[in-house]
Formats: sequence, C-alpha cells, structure tokens
Amino acid sequence: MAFFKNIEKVVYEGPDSKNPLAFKYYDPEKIVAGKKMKDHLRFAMSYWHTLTGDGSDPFGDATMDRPWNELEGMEKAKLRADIGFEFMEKLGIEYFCFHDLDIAPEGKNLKEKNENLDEIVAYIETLMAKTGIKCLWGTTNAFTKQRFVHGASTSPNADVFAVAASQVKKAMEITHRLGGVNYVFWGGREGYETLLNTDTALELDNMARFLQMAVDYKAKIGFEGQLLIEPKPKEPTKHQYDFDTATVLSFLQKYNLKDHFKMNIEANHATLAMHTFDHELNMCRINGVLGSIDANQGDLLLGWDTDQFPTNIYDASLAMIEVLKNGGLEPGGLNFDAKVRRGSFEPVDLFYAYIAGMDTFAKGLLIADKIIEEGEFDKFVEDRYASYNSGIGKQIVEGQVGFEELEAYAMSLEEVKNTSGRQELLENIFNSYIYSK
Ligand code: XUL
Ligand code: CO
Repeated sequence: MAFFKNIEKVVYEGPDSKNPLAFKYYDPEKIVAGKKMKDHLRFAMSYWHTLTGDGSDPFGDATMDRPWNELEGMEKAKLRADIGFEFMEKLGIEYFCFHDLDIAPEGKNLKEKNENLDEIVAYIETLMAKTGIKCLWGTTNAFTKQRFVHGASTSPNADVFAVAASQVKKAMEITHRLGGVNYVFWGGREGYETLLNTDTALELDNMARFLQMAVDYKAKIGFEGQLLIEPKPKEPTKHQYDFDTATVLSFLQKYNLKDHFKMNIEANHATLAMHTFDHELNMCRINGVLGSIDANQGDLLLGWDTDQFPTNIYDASLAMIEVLKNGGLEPGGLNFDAKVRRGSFEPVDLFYAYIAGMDTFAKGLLIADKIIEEGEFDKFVEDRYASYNSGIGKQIVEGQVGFEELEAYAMSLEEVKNTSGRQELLENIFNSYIYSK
C-alpha cells in the first residue's frame, strides 16, 4: 500500500512550471556532454536523514510526522524500508546510502544485531529487485553508542577497536551483498578533545592499522567497491583526525594506503574546515582521489554541521565544474546527506527538499557544462600561466635550472611586470552563465 498517496511520480516539467512537485531542471534522460543527466548526477537518498532522523535537537523532542514511529523493532525497520523505496521511486532516485544502524535495530548484543541486519538486508534485496534501485554505499555507525565514547579505531580501549572492526566487517559484507559500489569511512569520533589524556601517535597508527585491515578484508571477500574516506574537521570531537582532503591525503601517503582510498566530499564539512566546497573537490581531483559527494550545505552563520538541502546554485555550479573535469564521479554519486529542518515535519516536505536539491545540481550541471564548453575561464587560466611555456619558465618546469641560474636570470631583469588577476571581471562573467536560461 502506498504511503505517499497523493503524490504522483515527480517528472520534469521545465523551468516555467509552477508545480512544486515537478522538476524544473532535472530531466533525467536529457543528454549533457555525451551522457544522460541522471548518469552524471547519480543521486542517492541518505537513509539516516530521510528515514531515521526524527527532528529532535538538544532543546526539543522529535517533530517528524512519520508512520513507522508507531511501530517497534523489525516491523518498524520494514515499514521504513517500504516507504523509503516508494519515496525513491517517486523521485526517480536510483541509489541509496545507509549505516547499519539506520536499517535495523541494535538488538541485545552483537549476535542479535547481525541477525537483524541479515533479516532486513534480505527484505531490502526484494525491494531492490522490484524497483531496480541500487546501493551507492554502505557504512557502519561507530559513533552513536556509548561504547564509542572515546572513539572507535582510535579508542584507548582495545576491546572497542575490536568491536568497531567487527562492525565494519559486517557492514562491508552486507554492502557487498546489496551490490554496493562504494564503502564509506567517516571517522565519527576518531579525534580527541584534549592532549592531557590522549596519545595521538598511537591513535593515528591504530587508525591506519584498522584501515589496512579493511583493505585486506575487502580483498578477502572479493568486494570490488571503492573505499572512501569522508573528511570533516570537527564535530563531534574538537580535533577530528580526518580534518580535510589535504590532511587525509598526507595520512594515506604516510601509511601507504593511498592506492586503496578515495574521498567522499561533503559540502558542509568543507565549510567547517574553512574551505569552499569546490576547493575540496579540486584538491581531490588534482590528486586523483575524487570519489563521491555528500551533497548538502551549511549555514555560514552557524559553526556546526546543519546538513541542509543544497539550494545554492553558485556553489553547485562550481562543484559540477570539478565533477565534469574529473570525468564524472562513477562509481561514486551525489548522496543527499541532508535533512529537512525541524519545522518541516510533514512527509511532503521530504519531496520539496529533494526536488530543490536535485534541481540545484541539475542546473549546476548545465551551467558547468556550458562554462567548460565555451572555455573562457580555462583560456584565461592558460594565458595567466603562459610564462611557464617558454624561456625561464619552461626551464623551471623542466627542471633545468636551480637557484644559481635563477639568481643570474633575476639579476638580468630590469623590472618585474605582473598582470591583473581580473577577479571581478571573471566573477561577473561567471554570473552571466548563472543568469542565462
Ligand atoms: C556526519 C556525516 C555522516 C557520514 C556517514 O557528519 O556526514 O553522516 O556521511 O557516516
Ligand atoms: Co556525510
């Protein structure tokens, strides 16, 4: 039986439509840069924010009007799955992402937890077969329960390290069973509050040991999905070890793990790290580690992870330039790690939220495609660095000169002439792409 009874399948009606339950820009089959829009974007539903989140915050109770809240245990888990798949089908979303804890109840102990997972996974498999919806990635929740109070793989307690390992083992197995094409590590409590009680060297070594075990286990079970690390600078801990792309990259290089991992970049995590979203994507792209995206946005006036639905067309366009230049995200995608505001508690608000996010990225894709096609910015950048194409610049790039030769060259210069970076002109041109229909 359908839950969203009054909502039909959401379709593309074009920019002039006033129908709030239609797409204005997301036209899944439309070909852009040689590929269907839906294959560029690979949208995914986040199980946790969409189906598990209840709207509670430190000052208030749950607000979300959700029918499964009347139920308990596996019954609740199954109704949630039914409604989740109906939701994805109606929006034409082809992927979902999940934590183990989102899909099934914990149970009394690890054994019961794993049995619950097996039961719900079998159930979800039937829904996947019926709808054709696929799994973009799975992960484990190693941050909510009391046992992870001091971290998971970076806990001072070796028993906790072991429990976290058993969770990842199981989560990787079920992701594999569901045909997931990625597996995510977000280091929820992998960080610290004070050096007065922390051995950072051991914690970082242990985190690397843990990730190496995951790499080994992946090979053992023949899971071919991409492993992804999701950087975040703070919250819940004050110092998260996976601060940003640059920090994670140097960690992976130090521990010889770089070949096995790519990055899952979340917009709101980038801004918490005092970076722009496109900066983080760019750092990944130029280092060959752009794997997937958690699409959302923060509130720049608030210093925490508000996980709002992305509606900022400027940021989405800049992000899609990086995605296109990366040659796409596959096997990654765009997962809406975003939640409706506490006051948007009616089920229909979930549709409005996803439609807003999907249209924003669809329009961002169109803008980015046009920008790359017309090449104005690329040409500008190329000209800006032209001094490295000949003369002394070419010799620098080709490694033919050192400090002594450069000193001799510098002495011969009568004056050093720079040219304008033209930032305001370029920003105005960028706006003209956004304004254009
Ligand atoms: C937390 C966050 C997580 C990860 C998956 O900020 O983004 O939901 O995406 O664990
Ligand atoms: Co995320």
